[in-house]
Amino acid sequence: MNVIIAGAGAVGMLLSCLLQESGCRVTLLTRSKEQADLLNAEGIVKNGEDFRVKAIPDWEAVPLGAMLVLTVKYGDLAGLRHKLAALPAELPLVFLQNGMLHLQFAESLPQQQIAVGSVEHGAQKVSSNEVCHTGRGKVTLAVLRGEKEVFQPLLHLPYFPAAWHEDAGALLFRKVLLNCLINPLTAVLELKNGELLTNPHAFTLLQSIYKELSEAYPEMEHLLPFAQVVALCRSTAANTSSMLADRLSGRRLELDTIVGYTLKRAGQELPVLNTLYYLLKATEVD
Ligand code: KPL
Repeated sequence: MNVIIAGAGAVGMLLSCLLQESGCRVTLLTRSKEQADLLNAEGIVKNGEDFRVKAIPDWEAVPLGAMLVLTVKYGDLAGLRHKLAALPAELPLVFLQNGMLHLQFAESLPQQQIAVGSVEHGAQKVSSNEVCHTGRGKVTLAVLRGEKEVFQPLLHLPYFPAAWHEDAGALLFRKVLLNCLINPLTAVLELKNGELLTNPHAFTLLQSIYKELSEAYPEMEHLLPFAQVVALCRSTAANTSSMLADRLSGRRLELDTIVGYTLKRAGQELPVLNTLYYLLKATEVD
């Protein structure tokens, strides 16, 4: 199967390796020619192992593939709208952004069959062609528009653990809640995911955020039991969350996509999460 991956950040590079290991031919669409040249010359190094992929910086040269998987951040999708709309309608798209806002973005592409997904791997970009798989997880997919069968091939690959979910909205909201619990706290305290469990004060804060979220969202305890949050912190213990990684690299944080969205949707006060939101917002004032 030919899979095209748009976005050569931590998740894009990790999924490229897992798909390639599973026998797929992967083409990686990069932001810059320099990164494409580096990837073509040296491949991707994942935890010290080399993976050969074809990388191109040019959307005009997108090969016909079985699937286009978008790992770019939500904030970068708008700039790709025209390129995506110009793709052949038979190329199915898989959106793997954090947050829920890309559900609306997908409506502007009425031709394509679309799935959305939640990624629960720990992945850390070490350099432009090196990624560290810091926590084994899975990708869960749900169809937004189209036939389930089209996306089915992604579910049966030996090194690409994947699962199916029937409700795209619930799947993405569960991930939003998970990101609200882990990302802002790790970003403010500069802790690895696993340290949210081992640092007793951080753990108290994690419990407080869970409590206020479950008061605002009664479906929370069913959608995301606290034990699953603990399990994810454990399985991605060595990971730097994407929000902390963004903060350490001076990139814009996905604050409004994840935390702002959740605070607004709650329709009631979430004092701990609200404080974390403003602490992080304050670091972004330029
Ligand atoms: O999605 C993540 C992120 O960092 O954004 C998790 C799964 C929490 C892993 O760190």
